[in-house]
Amino acid sequence: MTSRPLRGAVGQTLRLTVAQALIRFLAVQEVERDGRRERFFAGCFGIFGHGNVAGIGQALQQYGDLLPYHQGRNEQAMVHIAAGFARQRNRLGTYVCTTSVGPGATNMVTGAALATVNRLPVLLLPSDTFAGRGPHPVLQQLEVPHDGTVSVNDCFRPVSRYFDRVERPEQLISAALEAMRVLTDPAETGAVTLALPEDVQAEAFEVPEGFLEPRVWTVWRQPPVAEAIARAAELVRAAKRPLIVAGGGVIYSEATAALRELVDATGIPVCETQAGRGALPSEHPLSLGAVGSTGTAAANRMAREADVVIGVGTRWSDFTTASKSAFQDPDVRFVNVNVAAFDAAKHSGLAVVADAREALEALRGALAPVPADWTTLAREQKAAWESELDRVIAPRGGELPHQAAVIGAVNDAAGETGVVVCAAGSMPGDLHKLWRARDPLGKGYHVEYGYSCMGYEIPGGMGVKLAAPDREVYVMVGDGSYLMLPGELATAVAERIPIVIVLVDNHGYASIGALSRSVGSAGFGTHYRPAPNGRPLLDPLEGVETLPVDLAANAESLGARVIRTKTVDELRAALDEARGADGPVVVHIETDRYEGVPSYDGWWEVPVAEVSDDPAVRAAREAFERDRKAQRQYLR
Ligand SMILES: Cc1ncc(C[n+]2csc(CCOP(=O)(O)OP(=O)(O)O)c2C)c(N)n1
Ligand SMILES: [Mg+2]
Repeated sequence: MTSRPLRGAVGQTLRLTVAQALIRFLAVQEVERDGRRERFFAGCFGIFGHGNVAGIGQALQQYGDLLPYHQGRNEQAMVHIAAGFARQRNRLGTYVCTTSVGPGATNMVTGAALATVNRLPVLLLPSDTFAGRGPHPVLQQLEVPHDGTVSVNDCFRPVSRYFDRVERPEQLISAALEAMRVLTDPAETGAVTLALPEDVQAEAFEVPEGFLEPRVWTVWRQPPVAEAIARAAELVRAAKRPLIVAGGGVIYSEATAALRELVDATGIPVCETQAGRGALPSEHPLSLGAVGSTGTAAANRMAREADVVIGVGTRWSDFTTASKSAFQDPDVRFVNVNVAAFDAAKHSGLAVVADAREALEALRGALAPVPADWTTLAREQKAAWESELDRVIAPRGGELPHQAAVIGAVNDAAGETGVVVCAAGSMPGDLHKLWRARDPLGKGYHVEYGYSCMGYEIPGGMGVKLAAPDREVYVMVGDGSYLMLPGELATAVAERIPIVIVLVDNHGYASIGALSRSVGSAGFGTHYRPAPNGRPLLDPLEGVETLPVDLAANAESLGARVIRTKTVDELRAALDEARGADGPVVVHIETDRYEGVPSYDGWWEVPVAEVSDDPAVRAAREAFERDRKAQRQYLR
């Protein structure tokens, strides 16, 4: 990581407020990779209150031509917009988010965690209580009797990759530079929080001109250590059944072409995590698609037998490893290519700490074709999976369409360049399995599954569209996720962000309902239905009363154009109609709550009650104990 001001620093100073200096600084930060240079902050989303209206708010008004301001409707959602943008831009750009003190600030904590889990840069500027403490307790201050230095903003510490509180104006300089270092470092990046006491924001100081000069942050591609590549090549060359698991790092590093070349040169099959989905387009005969708990039959079959697993840019979540049951060869070894040493060391793997593209290119030079019978098996498995996929997404004759057919229709509408966005519910797993990824850069599939945060879908999709205005964006959101955070639709209307939102309404939490039934708890608490007075909510599969809730009308009331559909054909027509709109379009469709997509040997460890009077729970516990026997520790 290096940074340099574009012009030599001049020895003069300028008298500005802390907020003015910060906004001017942020407006001129640039990032550079492979010789391509771009502005790092596209703008600033914000909601004002007494904590930031006079400080950051004044500065944003004064410098509106330098850093455009956009009004948010919910602070958490603003951070999701920034995260969606950052992911679509391969972490080479983001937004700033400013909030007031107290609730406005803590509303961003979930957004911060999401960004940090997914390793996406977002810059958060929560306001803080007075550094001078004069009027304390100020409105919305939570006082901690035993510690005068604590404010609610300390909640950001565990969810931020860098946290600072600017208590004196001069501290801004080091805080801002540290923030940029972390935001632009692919191994370190995530949420960066600069808490800004409301009095300090408005205080003036002598700002060195060098601080305000345009500054370029170069992201170097870290090459692998030659010896690490030699050892990795030795392992893979000795392997009979090697398999690549492609994670988000492949896409962020723009290494999809390098991956394809390695696969074509060696015949090693590829499967993908959620963030890595689309790293090798689905049409490739060795692209096995999703692996793990929500994996395809093909990927999970090959994973079970693999003897060397090359993880590239993955943090090995439990969904990827099927809670460590996916890889069953007793002698399986891992090679982990990752920019972060933390992830490279997982599963006792051979750590190749490097940029994904650099490492894949180096590996290609060091590897030979793998045994032909393994590549042939992979091709056969892949072909069989393609037929299964066609079977699963085919429309059925039921009263309500099933979700898989909805996914198929959206997939067709998205074509090669459209982007699907999703985060929580039953759709991420179904999309992981069923989506045919067609974009050669891997930018057509955007499922936030690091934090799997209900409510991310709409604001996340807005961020994607802001980052890639030429692509059609298809947000797939369940009724539950929609209800969590629909308000940013008003922002999409205000900002004329033309995304298509497919609202898949099955009247409740279908995913958790199915999970609940699988642990013996009968879907308890997962329907939207009137609460019977004092009786427990046990949901039978039939005869469920639904609430008189009309989500399509809700979307309409927020200013979106809404198309109500009942069949997959109507959905296809609506998706056609929505193309080229100048604002958000919500396509509402009701789906069958119980017709799910099968699991293909994708276990997921969810602990079941060890004792219970209920025979269903006891049976689930027995199944859990049996399945858990497949769990491995990967210690060699
Ligand atoms: C913020 C948040 N709260 C709770 C959860 C746990 N959770 C995961 S999926 C889900 C239900 C989602 O319902 P819906 O969006 O309707 O999708 P469906 O399951 O019906 O497909 C819940 C409650 C979560 N992922 N995120
Ligand atoms: Mg639902």
